[in-house]
Amino acid sequence: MGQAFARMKFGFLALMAAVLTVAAPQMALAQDAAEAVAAPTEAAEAAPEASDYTPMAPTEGKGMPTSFEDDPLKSMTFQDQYTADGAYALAMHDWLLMPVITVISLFVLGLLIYVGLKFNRKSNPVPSKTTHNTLIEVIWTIVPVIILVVIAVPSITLLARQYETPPADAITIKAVGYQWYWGYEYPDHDVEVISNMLDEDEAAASGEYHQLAVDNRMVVPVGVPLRLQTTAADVIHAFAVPSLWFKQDAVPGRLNERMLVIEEPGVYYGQCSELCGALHGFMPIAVEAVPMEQFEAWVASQGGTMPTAEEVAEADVDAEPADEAVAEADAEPAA
Ligand SMILES: [Cu+2]
Repeated sequence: MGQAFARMKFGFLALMAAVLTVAAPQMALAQDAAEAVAAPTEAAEAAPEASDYTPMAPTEGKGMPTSFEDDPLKSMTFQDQYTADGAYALAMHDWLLMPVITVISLFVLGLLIYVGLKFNRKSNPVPSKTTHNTLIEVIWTIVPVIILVVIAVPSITLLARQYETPPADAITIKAVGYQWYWGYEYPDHDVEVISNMLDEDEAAASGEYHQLAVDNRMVVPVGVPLRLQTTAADVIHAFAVPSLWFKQDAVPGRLNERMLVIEEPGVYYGQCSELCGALHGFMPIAVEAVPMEQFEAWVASQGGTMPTAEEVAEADVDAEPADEAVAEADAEPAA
């Protein structure tokens, strides 16, 4: 969609250029008017500036938990998902796991009730001496095996998807857990932000929920692969955003990494999910996914710079030997 829009914009600019060329003789007469038309064209081509960025207002119910009072059913299940892995996992939960669990539970409950009524001491004074029934033993072995295989296929697929390595040109963001706040480092952009929870009044003033709202969000571009790394400076924390299907431990001295692609713009809230000390419940996470131009403006507003095309290309070249090294290491027989 973004590409289509960019093409449309390019087409419009080309048309403008053609009109201006044809109209060149009249330009002297209409110079003031032409300048007025040309000015916004130049502005559109210039790199986004810091002033182009404004923090996004969250959408009620999106990227945040639902209270029982608002919607009892929704408050008890997963949040709506905004990543492909999340949608896959949620569909697996809704259409496979929950039905299987429900049917098995009801079946076992039915059996228990049946046995309790039919084979109790009063209604069945002479117990049967049956010890084997080959047919039923084959059935109760084969059926659970089939159920487990049916669950295993999408389950292992999901696991593999979650381990997918980000591409070389993915944007790197390092989330660092501190007692008790988060720091977000953008090594490709020379940006670092410290993110503290807003107090109750500040959250209300910004139209957000207390214990979810933060002063500086983790701003990221939407629709592109992010290489999200987590680590910690003091104790173990965990970076978790339920609506993005993302939870990863932040461990001192370790760098965990997972790919994240957010599918639509929005503000997505999460919380530290590893008991990390007294203020564990007061270090929320707010991820703001914005279109690339907005992200560039945000980087400018933080005093950072976008990596040049050469730097991106270099990252691609750098990545290749590393991949080969991994492939070689994999190929070596285990000692
Ligand atoms: Cu923590």
